[in-house]
Amino acid sequence: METIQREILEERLEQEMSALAKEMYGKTIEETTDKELYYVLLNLTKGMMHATIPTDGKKKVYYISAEFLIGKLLSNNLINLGVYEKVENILKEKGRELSRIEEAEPEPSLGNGGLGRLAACFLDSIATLGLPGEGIGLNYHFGLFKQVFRDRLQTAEKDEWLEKQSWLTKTDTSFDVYFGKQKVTSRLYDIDVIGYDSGVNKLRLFDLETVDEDLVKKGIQFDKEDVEKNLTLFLYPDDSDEAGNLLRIYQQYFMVSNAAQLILKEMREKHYDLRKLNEHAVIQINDTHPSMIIPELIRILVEDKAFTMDEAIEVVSKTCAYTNHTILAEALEKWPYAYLQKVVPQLIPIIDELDKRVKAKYKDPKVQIIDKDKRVHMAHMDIHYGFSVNGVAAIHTQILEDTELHHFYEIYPEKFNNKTNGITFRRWLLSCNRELAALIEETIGSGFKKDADELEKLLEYGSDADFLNRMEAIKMEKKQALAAFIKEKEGVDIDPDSVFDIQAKRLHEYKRQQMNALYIIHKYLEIKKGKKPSTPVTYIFGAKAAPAYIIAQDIIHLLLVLQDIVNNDPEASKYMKIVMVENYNVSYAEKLIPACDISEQISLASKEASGTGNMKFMLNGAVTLGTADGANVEIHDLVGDDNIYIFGRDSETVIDHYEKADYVSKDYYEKSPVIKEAVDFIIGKQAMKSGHKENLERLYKELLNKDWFMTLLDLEDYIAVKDKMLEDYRDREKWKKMMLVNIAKAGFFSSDRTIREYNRDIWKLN
Ligand code: 26V
Repeated sequence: METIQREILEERLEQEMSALAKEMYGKTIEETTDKELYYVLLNLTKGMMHATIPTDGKKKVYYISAEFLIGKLLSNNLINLGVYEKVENILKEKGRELSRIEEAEPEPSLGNGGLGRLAACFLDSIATLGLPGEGIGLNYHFGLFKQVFRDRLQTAEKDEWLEKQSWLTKTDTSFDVYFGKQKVTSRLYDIDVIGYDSGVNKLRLFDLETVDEDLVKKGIQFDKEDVEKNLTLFLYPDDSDEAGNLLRIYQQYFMVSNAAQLILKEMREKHYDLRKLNEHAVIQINDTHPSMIIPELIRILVEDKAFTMDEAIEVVSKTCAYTNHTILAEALEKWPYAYLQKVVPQLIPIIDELDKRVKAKYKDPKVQIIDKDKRVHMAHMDIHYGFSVNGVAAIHTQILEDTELHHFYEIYPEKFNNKTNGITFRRWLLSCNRELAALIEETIGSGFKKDADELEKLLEYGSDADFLNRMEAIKMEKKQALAAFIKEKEGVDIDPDSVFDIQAKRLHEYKRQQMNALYIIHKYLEIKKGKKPSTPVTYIFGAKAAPAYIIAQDIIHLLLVLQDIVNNDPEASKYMKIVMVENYNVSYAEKLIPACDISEQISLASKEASGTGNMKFMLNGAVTLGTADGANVEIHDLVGDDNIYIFGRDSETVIDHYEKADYVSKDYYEKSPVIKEAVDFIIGKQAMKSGHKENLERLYKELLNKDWFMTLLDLEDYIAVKDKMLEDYRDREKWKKMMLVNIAKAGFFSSDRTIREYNRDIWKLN
């Protein structure tokens, strides 16, 4: 099929499809099963992408990332190829429905959350803008775990997303990777990334030739020491013990050693002068997971390419750029020197040299690479030996400059820059909300698909009753579809006429799902005391907790306990329902987001670097209930006070509390009867009857005695503002206008804008 031109393929879609079905299964399209038809479309689409001209240029960006949360690809690839409707219609004539076929595709689970999804959105935008660039990462066989609820507790199972036929194409490329004297061999798999109405780029995922899936026993347990067999089995294995941490270092080095070899191979093939590496390659280091690319490249240039240490350091420093995605201390990698000695002894002399040069120049202990406890600060290495450091939202970059990385900012102010995150509108509007996209296109034309700022043209329709009503009807349609899906998947009945209040994101104390839970308890208790809410609300959660993160698991338990108590209460369930959906992932997000009324973005101010779910919800006409954190701040600036609900203490107040260590959660508990009553409910009779004493008591004590992420600090304000918001929801004219403004102002958050900025300020590709 490769030899056929794309135009010809497009014209002959129906014939090609039928021929493939015949060839693969000896069936007509009509006769194939959904799964078979999915494979037919997979092969057809791969052929079309293969026949598309690859983007090329004299300089290329390598986006190295431990995560690429790409989601299902069929629908998006068809959209970007411009043939979605054509394929849909061909199938319709044969009595088949494309949206059903899409369900047969397994979702690759190659990421945890925001960081990995951002990388996937970026690939879409890099390809769409026609920039030469590729992603480099790992092909985890089971990816992130699959979440299964048992007895109202999260359990983790392996997620077998890989099938024999998939978007991956096995290549001839294979490298040797050394952990000291131990050698393993890699294999490169490529996934084509097709731009919207544009060329094709690649995501390059490395796998281990000797990986052994049978190593996995119960759940997600496996022998962590057997590197030759386990290296690419899972994403981020449990890092709560030494073996897990060592495995992460093995994975990271495997990733960057392959990346370095791949980049140098391309340089050689194109006859580029390695001494001008930075004129042909720019390496974006996505958080610190790929940071070892710096010493690895230096090592290769010195050992194999006859560079002096000075020369190698100089050219690598001009090639690498670092993005910071969090200020959470526990997520900033600081590897024990001894671990690195064990896994990658060959990098130790290089890291020592890099450290020695810093120590010679700067006395400040805060900027050292190796600290007094012999820990290697990966971010510090990136900042000293990279040319760019960026945060992912305005407030986040500000906090990096002013506090977290202030000492570095004083040394290298010119390296710091902000790149507010973005999302690809192809997936998060055109694909997941085809109805809304069609209405927008009918109203303002199709220009917004390539230039998201054109969405602002919608502002003219703020008084157009017809437009507003159709927009509202689409929201209702999406809520009905979600209700049906939730009924099928979770077995819970929810009412599309109720407000859909959604918090969907990783489970973490800083994101404060527990604060939302306390609000729900408060509402429940009000109803039981006879205070009936005027607006029924469905509270929907989606979240996975890291298997080693105990309190996060307890919060999931509490949510499932509340779901049980409230939904089974004949009185309360008339006014409120709770659904914690199982195994929240990209595909689930694509169903939740278009159906949302209230977007919960309630992190403790200063802690959520950016958030990107907030942008997806806004784009689909949800109104944000949020703190002044991450990109919420920029959403607020764009839509104005009247179209967002902001509550809680600001980041300065919060940072001040941390500095003075003067936040005492118990004070808030004792001061406020409302808070006390809600917190006490966690260990009350009803909760204990439905849940487990151990989990609930632990969570209760945590909130009362520690509450590191200050849940109780903002609870009363949260209750007041959320109540006001629900009141406003009843004013349909007002609400519809808010929806419109949110959609119209979302253009800024297109990842096309973000990528243009990366290219303008950092990558400088043609
Ligand atoms: C990683 C880890 C790993 C070890 C255990 C605890 C822990 C806690 C947090 C993290 C976060 C890793 C970085 C990350 O995912 N950051 C997210 O990046 C998104 C894209 O820039 C951004 O929108 C989110 O606000 C930010 O949390």
